[in-house]
Amino acid sequence: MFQQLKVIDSHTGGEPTRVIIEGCPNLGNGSMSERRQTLREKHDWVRKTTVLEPRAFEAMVGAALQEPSNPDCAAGVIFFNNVGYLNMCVHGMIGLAITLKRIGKIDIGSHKIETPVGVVTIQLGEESEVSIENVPSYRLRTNVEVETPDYGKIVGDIAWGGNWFFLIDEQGPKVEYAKIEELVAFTKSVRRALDNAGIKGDDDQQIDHIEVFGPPSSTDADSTNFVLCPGNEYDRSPCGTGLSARLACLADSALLLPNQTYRQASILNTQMKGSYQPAEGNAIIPTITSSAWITGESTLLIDHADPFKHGIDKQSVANLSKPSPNQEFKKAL
Ligand code: PYC
Repeated sequence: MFQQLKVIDSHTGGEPTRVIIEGCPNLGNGSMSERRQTLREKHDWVRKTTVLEPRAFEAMVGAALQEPSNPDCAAGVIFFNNVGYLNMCVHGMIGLAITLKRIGKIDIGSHKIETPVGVVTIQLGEESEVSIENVPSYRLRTNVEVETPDYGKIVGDIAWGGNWFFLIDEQGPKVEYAKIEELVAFTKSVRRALDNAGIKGDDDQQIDHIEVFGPPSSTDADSTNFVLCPGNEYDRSPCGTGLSARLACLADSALLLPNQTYRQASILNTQMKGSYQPAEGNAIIPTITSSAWITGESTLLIDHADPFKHGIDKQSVANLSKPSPNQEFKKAL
């Protein structure tokens, strides 16, 4: 008898999202942040089963669909990845929007969705286009210097866009698809250097996303980016929380006006469009627009005898290298 998780897969600008629509254990009726804690502490197997190999691959972002605790919301959601849990995920929210449409939970129009870091508004348009009014975003520090062992001094801004970002302009390898390996090595080195120097976001939070910008490769974009995600994978999309952080920096420097559109190309040359409304202090409310495409509907089957039933990770591999009771018995003879 298999345990089952029903999922719908999509991609937003190349970055995959897998939404669990059935089979997630009951996480209670609390806020999304409380339910995320329950998922993390009691049912982390759901995350691992959904996004790790052999059922997925390292870049997969998972989403546990929840009944909202706020009656104004159409749904609640908890995002996670190959190493843990995300605060907010814009590409994932765009994937969630078309998934909710697919299962008949929402139709074209405006809807509110509850996340662990607040309520966001989605606007589902025709032809798979979705706009997300993201959480308030702001620049925390500007021109922060960090010394890396391999690349010397790197200068960047620290900003919040629903996750913490270190934003680097035109330093390091050229921002292009052919340089993915170099960009991963560069951004990992910057993140390690930030960690070692104790440079953090507000509330002592780790800056776990590193974003590098280069010139656009075509005239219909304003820049190209590369984003390193917490699990050492890079975002195939332009990263909506990263674009929100970018808009906050541009707004703070008066380089982008309210309602003006900024077009962010990803390392694959897919695009998200962003604009903003001013909020309190130097914060902004970003709106990010892009499209997502459904790629699959399936049922993940979990056989309790399978050594990789909850995915391939250090724990499941270590379990396999432990001697079986039978081997122990033979050794004792
Ligand atoms: O689009 O916000 C985003 C995102 C975060 C991590 C991967 N994608």
